[in-house]
Amino acid sequence: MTTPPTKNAKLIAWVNEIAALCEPQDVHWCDGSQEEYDHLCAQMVASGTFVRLNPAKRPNSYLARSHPSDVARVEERTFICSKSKEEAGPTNNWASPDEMRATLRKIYKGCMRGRTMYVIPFSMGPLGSPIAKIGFEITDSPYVVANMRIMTRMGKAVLEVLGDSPGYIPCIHSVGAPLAPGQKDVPWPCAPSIADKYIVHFPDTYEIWSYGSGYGGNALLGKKCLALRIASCMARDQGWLAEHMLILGLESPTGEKTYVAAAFPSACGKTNLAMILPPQGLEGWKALTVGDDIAWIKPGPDGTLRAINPEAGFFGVAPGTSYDSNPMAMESIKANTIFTNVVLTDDGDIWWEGMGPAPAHGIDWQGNDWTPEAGRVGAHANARFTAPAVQCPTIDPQWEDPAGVPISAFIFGGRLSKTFPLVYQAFDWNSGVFMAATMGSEATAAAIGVSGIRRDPFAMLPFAGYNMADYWGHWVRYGARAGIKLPQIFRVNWFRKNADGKFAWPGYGQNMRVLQWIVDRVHGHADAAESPFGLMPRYEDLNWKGLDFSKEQFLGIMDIVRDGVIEEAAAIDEYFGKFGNHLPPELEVERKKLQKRAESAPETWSLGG
Ligand code: O2Y
Ligand code: MN
Repeated sequence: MTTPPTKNAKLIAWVNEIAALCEPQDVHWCDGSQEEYDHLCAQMVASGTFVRLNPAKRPNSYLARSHPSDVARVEERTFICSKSKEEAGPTNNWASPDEMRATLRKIYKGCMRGRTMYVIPFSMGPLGSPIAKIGFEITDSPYVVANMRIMTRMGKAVLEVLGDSPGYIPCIHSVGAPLAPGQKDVPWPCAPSIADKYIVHFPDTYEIWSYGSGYGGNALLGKKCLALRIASCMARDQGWLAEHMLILGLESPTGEKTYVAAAFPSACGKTNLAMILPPQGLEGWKALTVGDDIAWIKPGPDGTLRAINPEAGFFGVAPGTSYDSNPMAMESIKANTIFTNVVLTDDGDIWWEGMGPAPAHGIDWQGNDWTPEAGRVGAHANARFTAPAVQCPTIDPQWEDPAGVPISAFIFGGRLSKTFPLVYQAFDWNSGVFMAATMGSEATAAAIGVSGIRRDPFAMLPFAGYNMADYWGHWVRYGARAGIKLPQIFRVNWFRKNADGKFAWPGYGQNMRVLQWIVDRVHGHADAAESPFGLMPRYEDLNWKGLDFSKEQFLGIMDIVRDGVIEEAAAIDEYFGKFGNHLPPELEVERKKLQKRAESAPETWSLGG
């Protein structure tokens, strides 16, 4: 073992304890330097884990191919080990903490044999920020170390900030593939089957243990495990908010800056919105990225809610990302990027479905020859890029401000073809919490419930580290806290379809028009009409400069069919029933209000009157 670069007794004792359990060949304390990163990458090129990309095309960038069984988060193997099942709630997998600890002790025994155990000091959030938290990830995966260096502030400086304090979050990760003496390693070691994987959270001790997977959210423990599941418990206990939200700064032509935080279920274009470019006609407006996935939010001294992006990089979905859909993401991945499960082109670059014209030949994500005629995709649907956030040309100058940025609006969305209008504003805080608690996207399976909506409350369904209804209660109570300047709450739906079954709203950069209305509402500069759902813009309240979108088209995506809302209120009743007496009564009050507004609405409520 190398000499620990710290005198922190608790930390050293913990690292020794995990080393004694996992029995690695050696222990390496990561310093986070460029030299260390380059050395690890060269080692992974030599072992076959990484392919170095053509430096003329993609400088300092690498491709990794995972094992075909290890390609995404494993929700069915993700556990919340609170004292009781009730504390974890009906939407989480619960396991008894004592039984889980016994299981983990067994499977971790000797699990790092033949491998190096890396100790990664990392900070979620700008180092030293009052909102940031320090974690240590112990891992036997050099791929994880390289990705953590991009996704977090990692290395020596973190040890300096921690000093002798015991205040860090311990995260233990193993790919679960020990090597016998002389056994040759494989490019992507992981546990052989899904049932052998464990992503375990102990909310009472703020601890994470992950075993058997080397991929994404299962293995980069600062992200979903720490920054959402454990952080949501810390936020509950300490009075702040840990949210699955992008953070965006919107600057008006007069230079007024307004920050919004937004939550969307998957497949709603969250990364695209985080890096939106104002369209033609909205010249003078700027959109600046603070974060694309997670927001940690605390009241500042003046009562405004201040948000930081706890991450330092983007772990974005590659397929579908292009210069048309997200030019700023494409600019962000020009260099210093790790690509996982994409196509390797013959000139040493990368490609994926939806990026642009396909290469005539390449090597697919499984390492096989591939042509566009192959009859199968070249990149895995969950292929990823890991890129430093600072490489985004529209990164906000304040994105690393330790004090965070002041949030003026929360935006919640879903993917819904009918019933829900393009945008509406909550009447007040509790009606906004209700909107967020009931959001979701359309599901094809009839089993999802009366409305066909797969609910993903606050986009936190897989990420709340405790009972979802108690999490709603935390939000409700936030609204009643003294001295807080509460943001306004909005709900959007970019995906309404017209009678021909086509998307009725152009989306992408045009969503900036909706953001402009939201900013105007926040500052009291725009009007709104009262509808059964909430407060909605009239045609003349939106800026249409540069877009040919008629009043008739607009009314088509703002109409509210009464029976649709009545059905929604009934579906929510059924949904809320799952949460028993944990449901905050304030949300049932909001549901009844929605039902009442719907019942007294005309058959089709329209802004046209
Ligand atoms: O599949 C994974 O392991 C990653 S999932 C992910 C990655 C980046 C941002 N968000 C998510 C998500 O599932 O919300
Ligand atoms: Mn996410």
